[in-house]
Amino acid sequence: MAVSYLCLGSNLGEREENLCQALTLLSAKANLEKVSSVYETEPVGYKEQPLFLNLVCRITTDLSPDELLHLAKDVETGMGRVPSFTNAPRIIDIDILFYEDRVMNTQNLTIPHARLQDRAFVLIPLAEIAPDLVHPKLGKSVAQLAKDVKGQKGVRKWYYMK
Ligand code: PH2
Ligand code: MG
Ligand code: MG
Repeated sequence: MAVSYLCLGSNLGEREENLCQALTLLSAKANLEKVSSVYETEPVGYKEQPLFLNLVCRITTDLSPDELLHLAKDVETGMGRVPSFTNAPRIIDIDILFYEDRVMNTQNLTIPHARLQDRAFVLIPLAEIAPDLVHPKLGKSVAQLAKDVKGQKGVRKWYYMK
């Protein structure tokens, strides 16, 4: 079984319900091991959009990285996400952050996620569940990356979700 970390985000519709539903759909095909608190976060990139709810989770799975990406896309599409511009508002976004200590860069998939080291909305929840996880390219722990990341004020705890 491979260990992987995912980041989920929603800033349209019933945001909490969207996160819950995505976790339920993912857990039909992967073992959901740990879920962070939910955080309300200011949009990064394209600013003129509603606040996000974000969380990260740890899964174990027999799926390959590409199969896991397909699962994530199936869940997004199944929940009604429609393709739009980069960083557009969305009912659900599921990104693969890490897959074991795999480093890969294909047309469809970059692991570790290319921008995770710049994103407080990823690193703060991730530091809650995996502070000692070491980024295989940067050689720094999640706790170290989270301590130094910009934009921490834009990430506020929402509530703990079981
Ligand atoms: N996702 C993005 C771009 N910006 N900002 C926040 N706060 N949360 C996100 O999940 C997010 C974002 C692209 O997927
Ligand atoms: Mg994303
Ligand atoms: Mg995405």
